[in-house]
Amino acid sequence: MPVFKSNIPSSEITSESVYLSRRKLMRAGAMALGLAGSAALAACAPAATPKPQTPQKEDVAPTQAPVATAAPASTGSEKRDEFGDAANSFADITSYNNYYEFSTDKESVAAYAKDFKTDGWKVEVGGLVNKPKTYDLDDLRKRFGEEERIYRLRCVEAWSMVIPWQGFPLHKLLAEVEPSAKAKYVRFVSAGDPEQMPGVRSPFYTWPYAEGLRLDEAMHDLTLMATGLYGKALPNQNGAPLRLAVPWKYGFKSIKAVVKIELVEEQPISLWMAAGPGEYGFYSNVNPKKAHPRWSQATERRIGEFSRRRTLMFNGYETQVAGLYTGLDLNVNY
Ligand SMILES: Nc1nc2c(c(=O)[nH]1)N[C@H]1C(S)=C(S)[C@@H](COP(=O)(O)O)O[C@H]1N2
Ligand SMILES: [Mo]
Repeated sequence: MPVFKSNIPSSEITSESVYLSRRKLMRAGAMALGLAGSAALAACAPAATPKPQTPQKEDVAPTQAPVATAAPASTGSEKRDEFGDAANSFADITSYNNYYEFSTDKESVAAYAKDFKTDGWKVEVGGLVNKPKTYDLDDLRKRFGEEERIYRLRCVEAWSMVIPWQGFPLHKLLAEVEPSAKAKYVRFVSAGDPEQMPGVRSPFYTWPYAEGLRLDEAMHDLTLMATGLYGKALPNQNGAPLRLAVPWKYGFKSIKAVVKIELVEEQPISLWMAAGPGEYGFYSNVNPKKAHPRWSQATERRIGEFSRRRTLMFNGYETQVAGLYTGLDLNVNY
């Protein structure tokens, strides 16, 4: 087993399924890494209703009212987001990850992803566009540049971080390929190499990981294609070499290791929609008033803080994005 240290106490925030799978892993002892990973995933995700994202009970329905806290820097980082919240440390951001292609154990993802090969990476942009094009990372950097965006990331499991990304707004790339009049949605697809990603052998998910945005959401200036964080190239565990960051939606929309961007006419079906249609909808906007069927979304635990915070509508980005949803019932379109 990889030995991987984290300063986040796992008793606090490890999900139930991860807790169970870790005990299984410990019992399994000598099993090969990849096999142990997929066996644990299979063992803890019942076929009918996969429950990989069940948070620990402690993370759900807090009994006391959340206390608003001035955000302490968990690390001495000077970086703050537009709301004045301190960025999480590089260590937090790179040691506590959701990336099911590698492991369902957040603290093991970094070790499993350590040797993931990203050289020669290409992203194919096509579908309903006038000028389809395949880009390598140099092309992307040269054409669209790199800027810093410090964003909140709110996981549907009710924890959150603040991450200083670098990248470029997706609208720059979309403008270049010219979506045709028929294009209504953008579909994103992750790498899904079973040789390198033991998790994709799990039969409980439809691999490769896929996500989608409405075209106007994809064109919104907040929607970022991230290529780095904290001034460094994107670490493997955070979705190297290229991932989406959509700060007003639950974290699972921010798909990692993107290999394909396709403009389509029909609303795409994401991996999570396929896994649990009653639990995960297409929009997945952060919404404290719309509970997940199995837990409240009213509050969250910011990694590095002790008390819970209230979750904000659209994760705090309401003034910037609410206009995208005028006239849409967000209780129905969750
Ligand atoms: N391909 C892929 N992308 C993914 C995931 C995943 O398992 N596979 N997990 C999602 C979830 S649930 C979250 S919360 C974020 C976590 O991003 P981070 O590890 O960089 O914090 O990535 C999202 N993107
Ligand atoms: Mo998540």
